[in-house]
Amino acid sequence: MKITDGKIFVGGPGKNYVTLKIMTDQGIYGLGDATLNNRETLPAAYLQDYLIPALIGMDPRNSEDIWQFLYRGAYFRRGPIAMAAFGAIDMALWDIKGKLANMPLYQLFGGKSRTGAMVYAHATGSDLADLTDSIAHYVEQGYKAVRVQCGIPGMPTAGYAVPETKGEGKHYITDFSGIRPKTEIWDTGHYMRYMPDALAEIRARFGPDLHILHDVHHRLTPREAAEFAKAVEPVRLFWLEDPTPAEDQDALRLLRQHSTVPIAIGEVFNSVYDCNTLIEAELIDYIRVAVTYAGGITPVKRIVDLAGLHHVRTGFHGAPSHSPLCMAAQAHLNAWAPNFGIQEYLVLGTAECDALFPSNHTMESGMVYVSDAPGLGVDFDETQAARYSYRAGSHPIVRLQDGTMWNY
Ligand code: CS2
Ligand code: MG
Repeated sequence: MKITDGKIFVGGPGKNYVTLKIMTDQGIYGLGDATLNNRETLPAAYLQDYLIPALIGMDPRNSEDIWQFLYRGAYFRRGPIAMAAFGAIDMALWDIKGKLANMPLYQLFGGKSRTGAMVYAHATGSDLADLTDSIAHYVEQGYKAVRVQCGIPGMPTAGYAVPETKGEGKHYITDFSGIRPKTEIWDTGHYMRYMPDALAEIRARFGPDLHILHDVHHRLTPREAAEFAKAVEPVRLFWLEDPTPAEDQDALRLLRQHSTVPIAIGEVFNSVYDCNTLIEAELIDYIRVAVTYAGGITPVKRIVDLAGLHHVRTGFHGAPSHSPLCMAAQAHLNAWAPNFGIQEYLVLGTAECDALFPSNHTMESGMVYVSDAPGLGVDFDETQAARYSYRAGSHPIVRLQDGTMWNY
């Protein structure tokens, strides 16, 4: 069996999805996702200029050797652009393998460990009252877990952790007005004084059973994060996400000495070397890598197994920037992983997105049920794809009130 070609499509409804289709001499094709949010053309060019030409003629069934070829062959290792490109190839090769075996991917991993996978929704509000409405909306839909973010009184403009406008996922829609980013203003003092009480009010309003998650989006120093984690302990959060800049693997040691709040980190990671200390020293409780950004199913499965040895559970990144292909790869891992925790879930559900990526994966009452179709179980409609093309867009940036650059 041989790879005969690869095609890349960039575009989608409200997002620049980067979709790879790998063709073979036996008519079977595989699909993968290389969407690196806000830098989408770069993994697309890496695939087009370097990787697809090298893949032609290779046996697509040798996904392990091909992954090693991509990783070791690049010489300059890791980094989100390369790993997203490798991730798309690896997903597509697993998709081909599943289609050849006529099995859904979770069967190739070891079968199902659960019937459905719990997901969390994003509730946001310009203030606490708005946020409460947003949480109630998801609870009514049957969600058992909700991430909560709200505007902070006295904060000049809202940052990521405190979205400016309410509405489902509104904050995430890429700003397509150009490549120059909008600026948001962050004030740690206001956040630290307001948010613990706000979280306590949410717990009191929604009772003991709702799983409440909160994302700090890398905004605090290690000392501030330790203080914040201690303050929110009575709320019994499901997790506190990215309390400190994630690349500092030692930053959480101080927090761990002062608080038992569960910690989730990893959405910006692209290899096991970004999280091995965090996992082995048991400084986190949930690992948040995404299959696309972390180089595909092959390396992410290894991260999941390493995490399992250290009581760390999965909580894969699933922002709207992840295409349904990445979400499907994660759905299969979630069905199998003995140490599954929760899944962030935002991408599916719009009619346009479902038309572009048809699948039988379903979601009901805050649970995802993986389809039994072979491979990833997601197709790609090229007629629909012709409606979309790349549009330049941007992510906001964050500054302190005096103009100092801060972490988005
Ligand atoms: C966020 C991300 O989902 C999350 O937890 O932190 O959506 C993040 O802001 C984006 O993926 C950045 O592209
Ligand atoms: Mg996050």
